[in-house]
Amino acid sequence: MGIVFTRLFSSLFGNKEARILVLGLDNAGKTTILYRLQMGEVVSTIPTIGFNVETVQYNNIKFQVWDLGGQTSIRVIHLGIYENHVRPYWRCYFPNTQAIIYVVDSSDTERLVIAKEEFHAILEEEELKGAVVLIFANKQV
Ligand SMILES: Nc1nc2c(ncn2[C@@H]2O[C@H](COP(=O)(O)OP(=O)(O)OP(=O)(O)O)[C@@H](O)[C@H]2O)c(=O)[nH]1
Ligand SMILES: [Mg+2]
Repeated sequence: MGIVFTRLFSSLFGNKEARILVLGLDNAGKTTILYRLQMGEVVSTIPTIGFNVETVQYNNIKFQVWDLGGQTSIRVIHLGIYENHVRPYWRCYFPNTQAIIYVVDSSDTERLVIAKEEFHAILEEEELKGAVVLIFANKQV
């Protein structure tokens, strides 16, 4: 799978360095994908508080992959200021992003609607207007 991603992005970006954000609801499988890209193996994960960042090298190309935790602050939801369904702190990471991998937990059918709404809200973000998007329908196995 790592080879598929790196080939896809290298064909898009040539020799440039690229900054990629991995987004998706909590528990979607973002961190698992990041470490599969980085190390080629599945590692056990815990929910990400904040972010993980790894550099993935393919030939001469460096991909900086930012994996942002998908949990929302309970307090934020409680106060009803969970604006536009974009995880509150993600927006800080939007500038200078060339690509987004949007990870969906295909087995979490109850939250597919929320995943869809958040994805649409992300597409509305001004700072992501030029970014390439890959939707990854995860957890099919
Ligand atoms: N069955 C199955 N489980 C998966 C797959 N990918 C990840 N998981 C499991 O899903 C759970 C959550 O995975 P994470 O990678 O931690 O999810 P995350 O999107 O980083 O979650 P947050 O950091 O909370 O936003 C873990 O128990 C993983 O082992 C998959 O392809 N199939
Ligand atoms: Mg995570």
